[in-house]
Amino acid sequence: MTSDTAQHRSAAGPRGFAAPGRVNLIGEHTDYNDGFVLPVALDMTTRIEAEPRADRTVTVRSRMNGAEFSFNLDESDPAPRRDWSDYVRGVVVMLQRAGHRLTGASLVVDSNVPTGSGLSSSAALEVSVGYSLVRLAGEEIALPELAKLCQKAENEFVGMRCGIMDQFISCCGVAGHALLIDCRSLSTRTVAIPQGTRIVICNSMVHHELASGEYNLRRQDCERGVELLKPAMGEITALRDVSPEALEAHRDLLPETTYRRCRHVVSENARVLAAVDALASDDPWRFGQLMVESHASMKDDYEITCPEIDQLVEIALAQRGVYGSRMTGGGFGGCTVSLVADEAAEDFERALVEGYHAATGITPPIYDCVAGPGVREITPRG
Ligand code: GAF
Repeated sequence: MTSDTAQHRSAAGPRGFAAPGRVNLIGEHTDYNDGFVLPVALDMTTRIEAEPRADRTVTVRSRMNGAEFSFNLDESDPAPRRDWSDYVRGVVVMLQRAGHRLTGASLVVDSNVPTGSGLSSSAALEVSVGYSLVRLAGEEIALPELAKLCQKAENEFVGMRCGIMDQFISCCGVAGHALLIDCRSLSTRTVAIPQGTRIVICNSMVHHELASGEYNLRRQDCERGVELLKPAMGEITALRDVSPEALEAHRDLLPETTYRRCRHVVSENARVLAAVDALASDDPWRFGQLMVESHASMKDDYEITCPEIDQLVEIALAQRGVYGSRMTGGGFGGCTVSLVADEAAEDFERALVEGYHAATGITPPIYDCVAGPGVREITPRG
């Protein structure tokens, strides 16, 4: 553990950088199947105060809990430590491997993205650190490239085989909009959030420990599905290449659980595209119906929800003015996202908090989603 020393501080003073968390409106576990997702970058961000140092050390201090660590940029073959430092050191490893010439830095991290709640606090940390270090070194980086390196850090250094969605939206989010991302080509389309509606996020405050192990298992199930379908379907490389009709036609090739995992992904991809159409034709009811179908698919076919989350969705759907509600993010706890008519939002939020508290004893934090931009330089402490 090291902290900043005055001799290493720059005369210019610190620079500030911010990267957002995200809420995904629809398209869960489709990203690592080369499919479609529809996330929104939040106005909740991880912020870095960054100052260059004259040596090759990077020091990192959390303003949230005072935790600190440091490391040398020339350390050969750094190994994971199985704590939050891995998200930082993993990004540094991948940036350096990609040829970025980083310089020593003192980083102070602050964040209001709730951790462990399915709103991508890890991606916000990775992206904010990666962007800060690249900019501090006076280098440029294309934002999709930064997203890919941050995903690589999580896949290869942290050991979580996540897809590209979280890092990509944290890099490339567009204020006031959701982003349809084609996770194969990384092409995007901005989608306006319907007038007169509010996106309400509700935190179940439940996080099941099995999340990352189960996540990796779901990914394996999908890969197995592709392997088993290949002999009948020819050159498919991901579930993105399988239509709902083709999956039904070849159902006999798959064990029951693999079939249900594949059915979630294949149907969810179709739902994302239908959801974008619903928004384009200003049809929040159709969008909400797709959210409800998405939740049922995550619950029954992908088996990644949990009783508390199911309860939140059930309470939400019983309220007036609610178009739809579903779990958002990787699963096994975390948050729900609901689309609600503006004028019903206040009553909705009250009913959700009271209903969930009565059922579980937990008071769930509610966040009204404000769609913010992706990673950027900010005024320090701004
Ligand atoms: C997590 C992962 F990090 C994403 O890549 C995505 O797969 C998501 O779960 C589920 O849609 O947030």
